[in-house]
Amino acid sequence: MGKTLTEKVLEQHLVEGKLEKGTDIAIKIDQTLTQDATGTMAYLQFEAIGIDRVQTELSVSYVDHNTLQTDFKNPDDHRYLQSIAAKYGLYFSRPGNGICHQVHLERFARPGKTLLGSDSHTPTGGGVGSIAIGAGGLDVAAAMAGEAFRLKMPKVVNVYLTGKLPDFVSAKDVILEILRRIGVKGAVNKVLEYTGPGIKTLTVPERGTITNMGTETGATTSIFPSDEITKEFLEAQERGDQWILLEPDNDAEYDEKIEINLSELEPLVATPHSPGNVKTVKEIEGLKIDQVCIGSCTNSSLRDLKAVAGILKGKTIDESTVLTVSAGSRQVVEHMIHSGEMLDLLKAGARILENACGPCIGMGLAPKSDAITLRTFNRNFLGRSGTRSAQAYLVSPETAAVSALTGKLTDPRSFGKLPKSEMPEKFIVNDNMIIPPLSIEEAKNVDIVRGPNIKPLPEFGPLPDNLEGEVLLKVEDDITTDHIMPAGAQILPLRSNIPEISKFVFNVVDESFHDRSLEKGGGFIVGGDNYGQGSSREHAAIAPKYLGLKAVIVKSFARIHLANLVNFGIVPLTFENKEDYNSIDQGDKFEVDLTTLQTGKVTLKNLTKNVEISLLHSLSETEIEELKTGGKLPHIKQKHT
Ligand code: MIC
Ligand code: SF4
Repeated sequence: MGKTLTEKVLEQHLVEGKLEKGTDIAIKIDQTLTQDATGTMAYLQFEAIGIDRVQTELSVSYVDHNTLQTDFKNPDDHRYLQSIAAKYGLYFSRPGNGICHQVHLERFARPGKTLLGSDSHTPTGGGVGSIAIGAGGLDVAAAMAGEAFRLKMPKVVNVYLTGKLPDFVSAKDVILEILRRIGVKGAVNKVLEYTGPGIKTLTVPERGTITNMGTETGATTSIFPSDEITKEFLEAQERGDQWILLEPDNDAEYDEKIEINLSELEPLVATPHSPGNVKTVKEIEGLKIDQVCIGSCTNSSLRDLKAVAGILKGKTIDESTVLTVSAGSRQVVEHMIHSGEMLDLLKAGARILENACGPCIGMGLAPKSDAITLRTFNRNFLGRSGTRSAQAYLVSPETAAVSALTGKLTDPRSFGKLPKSEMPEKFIVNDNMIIPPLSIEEAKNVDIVRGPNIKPLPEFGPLPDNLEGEVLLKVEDDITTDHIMPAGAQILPLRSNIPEISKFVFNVVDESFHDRSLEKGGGFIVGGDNYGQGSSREHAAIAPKYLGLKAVIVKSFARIHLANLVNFGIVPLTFENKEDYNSIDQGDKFEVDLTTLQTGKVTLKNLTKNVEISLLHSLSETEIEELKTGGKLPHIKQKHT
């Protein structure tokens, strides 16, 4: 039987287990990436493990999220990260160099390699044929220490593309179409593997858009083959020597298949407050808009910004619409300046922002009250823009640019002729804002620089055999990590200070959560399906743990959050019978007996309702051990000391 691309790369990296669907496997990690908002915690954990130097082929520390610098906190974190990179043998991509995923795709991602990143959009690297997976910071710290990464062997879904995208329809519409079909939990524990004649019509940046936002389907990762198009891209980035041919076997067997004829696609839009609420632009065309934001790791490549500049050239944006543009990298900015297209954007009225995450994570440019904001980003969760009453819609760069001109959501095909847009044969390669690793000798003299906002890691003790407490919060399906641990300009700078950031846990859902948790000495959360979707931020586990959260009991979990809960000693449990969710009320008193954890089942006594409920878990033996010792960190420390 032939192999899928996913199986080929995983097989080469397999260190434990067999490639059997749903079973536990461990893989060697070649590359890691972190960004500043998850990186400070990841490196505090790496330091705690006590290793002298990263053990990977390549590790990069990026600064792209926390760049507002409204006080000393962010710049202190940046200095800490820079000194860590120098001390432990990492590349350091300086603030101003761009968004981690865009820069990594341009400069580092390699076909056939594994990449683990402390950011959920790490699968962008699948655009050049890497197996690129998002994870919590502690898992990335462990990978830097040379530990294998553990996961459930995913199912492989073949996304078979035929045809060619029509004018004004672009890669974003492809991934929105997939989200329209399978929703935000359609690919949990699956890999989306792209094949078919249609892939030849998609450039690497377009593939990167698709693999990036594959995250929103819950997929473990997404991957394209490495072919002639990948070769051209790597050559244009002066990395032609890193190319290898990587394709699935002709007789590869897939678990599922999704067929998409690119020629039949039309402009799509994800409506509030989920990337899975997809409609055609035509269906809601004419919606009055207040703000248009172009950028983010999904749509900030040179290809995308050129498309936008072509549409805006010689025109002026609608007078009641604000337009922001943030490029993905300095390389993109340099090209746009040289070609004069940056001037086209500026003259049309765009507010040019730093090449960083910016408004995507509520770091500045929050929309006005009750605004309709149109974004080329990948997430439109409630409150994420920084304005709770705003409604965010996700679209392609083409739809965003044409709509900025009309002030209304507009089908870009009504623009007329598609403006010509030429990509350069060679990219401008200038890595002077990426500091390479120091030698082992040089690294010895480096001191780690710590500002006052960088607080020591909290330590958590072993788990008792019996958990007791009350239901602190009962929530619905599809709760995101943005609900659990919001970001934005006020909260994001607190990522290296758990006591402070814990004050904001579940803030958008229930402002009293923090105080109530402390008052009650912790307790339980009860939730629906796909609990913890979205961001990889492990703060959505550490901060609730700090407030005393003991177990989360839900209908189903999203992959990364589930791993983060285990990493920090919170027991993740699911209902054997989903109907039992209905019998529980917030405030109910629970007792959970953990002595039967090894059997895969535990019993919950609802003391208030006087009923017993059967709960399940999917934990491996290693995870059970980690949970019992109080999380993954004490467990790894034991091994390395
Ligand atoms: C996001 O898009 O939500 C983030 C901010 O990039 C997160 C990481 C974080 O919370 O720091 C992600 O996607 O993992
Ligand atoms: Fe940054 Fe937004 Fe991408 Fe997250 S989704 S890495 S916040 S640009």
